[in-house]
Amino acid sequence: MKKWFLAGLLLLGLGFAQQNPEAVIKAQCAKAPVVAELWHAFRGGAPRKALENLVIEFNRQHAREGCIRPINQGGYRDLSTKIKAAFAAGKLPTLAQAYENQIALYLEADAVVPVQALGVNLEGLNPIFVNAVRFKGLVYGVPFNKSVQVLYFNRDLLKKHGVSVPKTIDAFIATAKKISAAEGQPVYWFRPDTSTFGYWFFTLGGDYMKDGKLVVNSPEAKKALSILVNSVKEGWGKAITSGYINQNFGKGVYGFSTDSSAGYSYYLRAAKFDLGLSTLPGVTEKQPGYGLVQGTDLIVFRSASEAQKKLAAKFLNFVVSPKVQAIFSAATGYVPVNPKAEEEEALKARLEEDPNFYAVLKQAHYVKYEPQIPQWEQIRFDILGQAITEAVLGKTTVDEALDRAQAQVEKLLSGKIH
Ligand code: FGO
Repeated sequence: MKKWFLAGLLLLGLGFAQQNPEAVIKAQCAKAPVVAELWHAFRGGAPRKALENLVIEFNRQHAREGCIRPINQGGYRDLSTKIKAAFAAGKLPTLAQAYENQIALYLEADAVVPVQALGVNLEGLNPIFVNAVRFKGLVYGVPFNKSVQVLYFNRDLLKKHGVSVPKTIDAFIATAKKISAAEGQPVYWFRPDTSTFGYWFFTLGGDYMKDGKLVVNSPEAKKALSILVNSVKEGWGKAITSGYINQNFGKGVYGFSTDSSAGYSYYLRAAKFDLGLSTLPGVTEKQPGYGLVQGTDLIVFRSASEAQKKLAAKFLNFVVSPKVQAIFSAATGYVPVNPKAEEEEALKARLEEDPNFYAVLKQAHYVKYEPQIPQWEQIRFDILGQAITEAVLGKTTVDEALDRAQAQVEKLLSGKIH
């Protein structure tokens, strides 16, 4: 068994608990005086397993006080749909995962409590992540599973073509072109969505907020989208329109992708080649490109009982502790939200075993967030995401796609943003 995994098992006290985690949690909650539901969006894989294992350990340590019961609600967007429905029905859980823009939306109904008032200690946590959950001076969530985009690559393919890992955008495009031409097929794989676009946009100096206005058709946005559109036209970029990139391995020659670090466990499992991880190509060699921060925070709903809130606060303090963050990060590829996690055995052993992991920690210093406004989820999927997909698939031009998206954004936001 791998060293870091063993360290994790030992810490979690699970050396002997080979039962299915859900059954263990069910049994723990059956006897608990207080049950706090945690609605999450981990459908399966390493993230779900790591979450369930840390919940089991928390519940074991707090058996007399209560239990946390994690409940999967589908993916991230399904989760926010379920939460919105629960608002109407008055059946919100105690805790939930939430993106910052979702928190902004829930705050319009004053449905979320500031975590420090509950006794959550945010000291020592990465300020980049904490500041993103600060609304009007108060922190409304605890960063939990925060990812950053990194450059994934096929080391075998790079070796075969005698090329090194590109450090700049120019070198990246030249390398992808060269290998694609030699292989006779595109080797840069990407999902034509707002996440992929974000890396190119931010690295090219883009900013969604200009003079207090949300702008999706800036020159940087058009340049970023043009790169993706041209990559397909020129034969070095392949749009993956169904499933995750790792789910498409085997359907062609994979060379590179710019994707969430949280995909690492999935990529590792699917790759039949030597998988490499690196910081993202930058404008110059001096600095990596900017990776989009994704993944969610944990929030506590105001409607929970005092006992549930008290238990939730203890859970949140547990979740961001260096030990738990080290194990969670090592198992998944999420960035530890507590930098002290890097001094923990679980993460040190993981880095020793797999130096790819350094790329995640290094990239975490070069990050950007999408806007934290209530309408952003709709914009990123139904307006901007739609425009990106249509342009990449050649249904419309870059200019048409983004100018129309801008008009739609303005219509949506009219009177709502100042
Ligand atoms: C995902 C989504 C948002 C928002 C970004 C927002 C809503 C994006 C992107 C749309 O936790 P992250 O970094 O990564 C996920 C993690 C756990 O599921 O593993 C990744 N994964 C899972 C299975 C697999 O086979 N491969 C793999 O990489 C998975 O992506 O979150 C990144 C992907 C998307 O869901 O299609 O965050 N996102 N901002 N979603 N609703 N709202 O504002």
